[in-house]
Order: sequence, then structure tokens, then C-alpha cells
Amino acid sequence: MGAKAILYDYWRSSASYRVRIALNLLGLEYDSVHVDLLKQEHKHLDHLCRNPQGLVPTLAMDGHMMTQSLAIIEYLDEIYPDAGFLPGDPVGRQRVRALSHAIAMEIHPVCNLGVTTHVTQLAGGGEETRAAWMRKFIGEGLSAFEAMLDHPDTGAFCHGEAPGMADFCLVPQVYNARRWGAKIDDLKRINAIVEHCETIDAFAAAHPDRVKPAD
Ligand SMILES: N[C@@H](CCC(=O)N[C@@H](CS)C(=O)NCC(=O)O)C(=O)O
Repeated sequence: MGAKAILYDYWRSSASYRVRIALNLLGLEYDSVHVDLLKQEHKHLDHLCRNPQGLVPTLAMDGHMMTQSLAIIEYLDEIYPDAGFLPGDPVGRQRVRALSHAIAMEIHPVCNLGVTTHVTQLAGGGEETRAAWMRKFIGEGLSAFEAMLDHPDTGAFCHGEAPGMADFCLVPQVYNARRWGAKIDDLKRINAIVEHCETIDAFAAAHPDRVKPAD
């Protein structure tokens, strides 16, 4: 493989957090470049050249500029055959993708900074409007996810006994749920899996508080 990878990320970005977990589990060393969403750095031309959607994360790796966290995780899974981020069987892969998409394509997009800023402005509200929006969509989305985990293939992790792509989506989403005060205490399967993941160094080292740049 080529030069050291560079992850363009933001400490509190849950999509970036997913990729940090995957890179850490593989033991891949990478440099991190902080793109400050609050300072709108993701809309600057230099970042738009890396990621035309103006989002984080972007991973520069193997001579390519890669966007979309799940596509990045699947790339890593394909080039590191022992990664095990997706199961070996098609039905298992379908399930892990469905779980991952339930977060990354249902909950996450409506809770994105650009979306919530716009909706808060339209509603003429302030931070409490944003927080109420977050609590609603994260709470409803994770309740549905909890029901999806009521399945014989759920184990210590979302799918079986090893961490995979669905766990990389779940842990950051629960971080966000806690941040915004979404009611998730009664989601027993989710809480057990997240507690388990949090004991693993690769997950702990990817936590926003561990990667937050000094002021
Ligand atoms: N589907 C994309 C989502 C990326 C995304 O929305 N990133 C957020 C941070 S978690 C972002 O850059 N938001 C900027 C904004 O909303 O203006 C992925 O998985 O990479």
C-alpha cells in the first residue's frame, strides 16, 4: 500500500467517527486534518476539491480521495480481507448494510448540521428547537434500530460476535443521542452493544473527546 492515509474529519462528526473506528480496528496509522464545520471550513474551495459535497469525512488513501463513510468502510473491508467489517455470507451482508443504512441513511441525514440549521431558522427557533428536532428523530430512529436487533444474528455486537460496520454506525449515533438528550435508556440491546464496544481500544480512541483538537 502507498503513503500514510490522511483523514479529513471533524471531531464531533459521527460519519468521521465511523471511519476512525474502522481505521483503528485495522491498526492503520493515519494523519488527521481537522476541518472545522462550525467555521464552515467544509465549504472552502480546498475542501470542496477533496469532497465536492462539502462534507466530512474524506479519506486520502492509496492515491485516491475517498468520500462517503460507508463506501470508505466497505473499501477497507475489501482490501483487508481479514477485516470482517461485513459478514462473509450475502444474507449477513444484507443485514449489516440494512442496520448501517437505518442509521446512516435515515437518522443521520435529517440531523446533519446544515439541515438542522436550516429547519431551526425556518421555524424561527433557537437551540431548543434544534435539540427537540434531534431528540425526535434520533429517538424514533434508534427505537426502530432496537427492534431490528431483535433477531437471532444479534450477538455481543449488532451482527454476531465481532465488531462490524453496523457497530461503527451505532456507537457514534448513540454518542449523538446522549449529546442531545434523546431518550434511549430503555433500548436494552443498543445499550448493551454500545457498552461492550466502548471497552474496545479502537472504539475508545475514536471517541470525539479523544480526538478533539486543543483550543
Ligand atoms: N453520507 C455521508 C454524510 C457525511 C456528513 O453529512 N457529514 C457531516 C458531519 S457528520 C457534515 O459534513 N456536515 C456538514 C453540514 O451539514 O454542513 C457520509 O457518510 O460520509
